[in-house]
Amino acid sequence: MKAHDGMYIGGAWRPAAGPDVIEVVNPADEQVIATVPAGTAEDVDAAVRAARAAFPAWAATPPAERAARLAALRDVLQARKDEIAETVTAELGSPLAFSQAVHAAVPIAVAASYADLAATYAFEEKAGTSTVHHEPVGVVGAITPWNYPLHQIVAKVAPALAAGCTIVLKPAEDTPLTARLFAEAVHEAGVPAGVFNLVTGLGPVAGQALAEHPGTDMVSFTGSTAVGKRIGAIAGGAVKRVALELGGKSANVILPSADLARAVNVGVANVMSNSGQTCSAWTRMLVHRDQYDRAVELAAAAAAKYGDRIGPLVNAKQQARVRGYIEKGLAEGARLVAGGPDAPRERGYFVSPTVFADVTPEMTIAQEEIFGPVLSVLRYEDEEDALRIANGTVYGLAGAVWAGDEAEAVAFARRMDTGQVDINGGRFNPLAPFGGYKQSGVGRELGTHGLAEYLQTKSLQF
Ligand code: TXE
Repeated sequence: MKAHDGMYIGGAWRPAAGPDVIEVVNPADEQVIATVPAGTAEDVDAAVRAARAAFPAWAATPPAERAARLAALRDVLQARKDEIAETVTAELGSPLAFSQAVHAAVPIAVAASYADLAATYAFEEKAGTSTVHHEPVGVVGAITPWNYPLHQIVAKVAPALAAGCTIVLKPAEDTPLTARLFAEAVHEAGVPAGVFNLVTGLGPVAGQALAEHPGTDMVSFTGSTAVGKRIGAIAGGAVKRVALELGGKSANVILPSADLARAVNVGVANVMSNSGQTCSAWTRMLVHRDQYDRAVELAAAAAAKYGDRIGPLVNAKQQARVRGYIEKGLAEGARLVAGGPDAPRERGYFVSPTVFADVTPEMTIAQEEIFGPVLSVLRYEDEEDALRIANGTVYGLAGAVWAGDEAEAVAFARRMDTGQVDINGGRFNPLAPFGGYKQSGVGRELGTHGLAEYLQTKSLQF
């Protein structure tokens, strides 16, 4: 057990204002592995002041130099990738191979993309007789969740730094160790003091103080829709910029012409990945009635294969919440074909890979974000019915379409009310904008669209 001191503020590790600490628990064995300071409004204030003081010089730093710092950050993260993977595994519980392949590798790719974009982005352009300048918004308050501890941080910090903004990060209380490691990497990369600051703490205390602080010009939040609505209201009341990445209930639409076995197997893998703790997970599989029974069989077999290979959920609360949804699915008449509500192990916050058949669109498990390894398989009559079901939730974050012919899949995808669709499987692209339609959020992350979130526009007329 290691007791960590301090928060990274103004380029140095400083003692926290108060005595309270947060215990970090390994969700695979429920052992306390570390403590970190629980920041208060006073710590947030010190961090925002440091970010404000650093803003003018960083905003005036040529983009090429900002790009050089981001390239250095990418290199430090790359050099420390094993430590990143081990840290994520210790505090999130994900299997080490997954932490290496996803939790470490993806944010390194995102940092690399912003090192390139910072150097090439058109911060100045012409519009008829005017020049248009894209200038940094200012001081950003970033609030991140635990599900992809480093990716969620890099997806905000890298574009903010590329844009010339300075930043205060309040990471999730479940995964602060990865955030501390990131702060060390920023320091090692030679990012000037105050440009990036870290305050660990509880959401309703440190997170709320950051969103409400009059010294932040923008709040970028990823987390639950419930908290996102509060953050949006705070930002709206103060007329500050806001970006929200919230929940999802994405549809995986398997059209009759698709390779059914492949679509089902990849679909199950997508849901079980990271133990289902993925906002873009394809948690609703939509299958034509003629292929339904076969798809359910394949999905149950695929889920059973996962067995022990998936990690635990992040904490006891999430485990209880997910098991509650499984109970609800049973109570509302869905048919369990794999997994179930019983905890598969005595220690650790595990939930078995679970598949429900005979799920109808109005059931709770087909409408609400479960955030666990739970797949619902729904039946559709024809394409119009599939589209109605796919679009029939308050969310619109991601989705997938499978068809024998790519053009057929694209035509369907264009009619989905959602921010991102994978065609016949898809693959991660750090340049593709990511974000939600409807209640899945406001704004985009990644690529040039993610960078533009941190810029405001000035036109000079001649
Ligand atoms: O989220 P919270 P939780 C969804 C998912 C999950 C549910 C609950 O459905 O089951 O949310 O997870 C900070 N002011 N997602 O409770 O509370 C908090 O400290 C300011 C989807 O963990 O939203 C953390 O840093 N900040 C999702 C962050 O908000 C506050 C990822 C997220 O925590 C705050 C995670 C407040 N009043 C959960 N209260 C996604 N979109 O990927 C909390 N926070």
